[in-house]
Amino acid sequence: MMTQTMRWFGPSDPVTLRDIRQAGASEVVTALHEIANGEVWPQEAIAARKREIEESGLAWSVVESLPVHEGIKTRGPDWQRLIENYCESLVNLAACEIAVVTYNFMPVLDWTRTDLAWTMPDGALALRFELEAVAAYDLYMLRRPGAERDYSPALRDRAAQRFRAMSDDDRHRLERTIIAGLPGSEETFTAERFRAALAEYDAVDGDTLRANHVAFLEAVCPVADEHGIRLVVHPDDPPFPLFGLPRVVSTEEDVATLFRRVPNRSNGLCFCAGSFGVRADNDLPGMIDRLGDRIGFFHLRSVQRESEEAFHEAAHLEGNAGMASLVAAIHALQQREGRSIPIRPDHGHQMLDDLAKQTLPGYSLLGRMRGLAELRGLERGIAHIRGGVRQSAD
Ligand code: CS2
Ligand code: MN
Repeated sequence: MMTQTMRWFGPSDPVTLRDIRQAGASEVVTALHEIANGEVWPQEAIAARKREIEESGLAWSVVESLPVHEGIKTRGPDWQRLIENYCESLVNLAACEIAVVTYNFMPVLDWTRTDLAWTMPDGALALRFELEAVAAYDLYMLRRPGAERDYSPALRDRAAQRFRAMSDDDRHRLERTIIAGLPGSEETFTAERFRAALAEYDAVDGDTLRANHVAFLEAVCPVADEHGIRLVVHPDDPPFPLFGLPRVVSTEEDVATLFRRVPNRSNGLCFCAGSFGVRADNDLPGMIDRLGDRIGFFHLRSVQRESEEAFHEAAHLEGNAGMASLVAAIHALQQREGRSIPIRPDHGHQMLDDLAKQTLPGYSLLGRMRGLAELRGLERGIAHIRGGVRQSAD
């Protein structure tokens, strides 16, 4: 059966370890968020956090994320030192029996949304993304040189109208939503710093970023192999370029290429159904079947595509993911390989009592608890039917 986890942002998370345990998870997924990106995670600090988690009756075997510094993604002058620090952190994590380490290779921005409180028909709040809003910000607030080239004339017109109709408050909120950093993001920007960070990528196109990703893996995978860690890449969210920045982990072909180029055992995938699922051309259950032996961690979430340019996060069993087929594919993969794979409900709606609380966008408790309960029930049902009547105790 799947190892049920929930993300925890550490001692400052308004969701407590006790909440997570009562929600039915057996493990948390977390990171030492207090350590600056690029610095070494000391073994004592990892061990202390692990002890704290275990004292609550939970386990910690999956890290999300050990961030990859921009100096590695751009192959800047500090590359060697940053790689050495990354390897040292991996060794320290392995000493504490951490088995899976998640990272992403998205330049500058991590996951990106344009509305953090979009009302669903039942009154719960969902996260939403519209390219039109990104274009309005990019063209008329950020005024990025050359931005017009990245949007069709029709989209530019709609973005202009939208921008004109926005109040100052709306504009400020949109900017904060896009660049201030969502939970788990490694950076938070002001417009000035965002412009400077984008400029670092002037000479980094898709091919260069891919080459830099391969160089990173070739340097760190031997260490991860030796210490029995699976290094799993989280796909781009959303899975297409934004602000002229390349994104290179968006499709099955992107990931398959990465595994061909760096065949080390430790080179793995965090299969985020919500991120891959934004593209209708990503065949999610097929990807689980074909890439399965490389998958060390699942994020289970379903997006509802509204058009080619907009989506929102649906409830876990709704939307376009086809969650029953995904869980069936995961169940088959686990049976085939004889392992239990960690999953987490990746985000959830803000709902019920959480509507009156201060919560982290996407990471309130009750929506994720609903998601986890639905996923757990789905797997039990599938296991029961596949196992036949004799194993009916499940
Ligand atoms: C996000 C990110 O969609 C997501 O999973 O919550 O924080 C994601 O976990 C990181 O990009 C992974 O490195
Ligand atoms: Mn995810």
